[in-house]
Amino acid sequence: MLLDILTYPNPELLKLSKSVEKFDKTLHTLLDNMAETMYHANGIGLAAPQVGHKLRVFVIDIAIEEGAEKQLYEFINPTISCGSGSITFEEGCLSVPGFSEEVKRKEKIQIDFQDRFGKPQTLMAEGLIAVAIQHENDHLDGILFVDRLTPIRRRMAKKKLAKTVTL
Ligand code: QAP
Ligand code: CO
Repeated sequence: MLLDILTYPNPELLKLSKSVEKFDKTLHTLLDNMAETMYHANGIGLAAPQVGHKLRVFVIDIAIEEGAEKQLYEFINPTISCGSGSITFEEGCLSVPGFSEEVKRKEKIQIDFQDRFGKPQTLMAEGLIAVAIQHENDHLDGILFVDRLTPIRRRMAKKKLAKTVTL
């Protein structure tokens, strides 16, 4: 089932999400619907608060090129540690449609999380997947990529968004 994606400046996007405690059918349905919604919108990442669920959950699939094999990652209750290096990437967001800007993030990270069955997992990530993980993890803390821009670019972004947004 396709879910509605909340868009900027919806205040729900700025709230803190809660840890998942039950790894049940309800969670699995949410994960399945999030993946379907992300693929349908041609996104490479989607976090639960973007679809109105304040839960520490996100999905990522960076293999979006035509014909590329799908590789879906599901992250529940993630914590990022051991960041190193830096990478600047032109980011967008399904909740900020039609807008993109360069954001500087860690180049390599370690992420500890749980899978859909509650089993603890660890992943070392670098490059685009590391960028996507940091971007989606920010959503769980109510942070949007426009909040990660340099102060000058952030002011320009907010001006531009204020013009394009229909309230
Ligand atoms: C986050 O972003 C991300 O404006 C996921 O018109 C961004 O999927 C991770 C999208 C960059 C890593 C690098 C945005 C689709 C999708 C738009 C997205 C749009 C259509 C953004
Ligand atoms: Co986003």
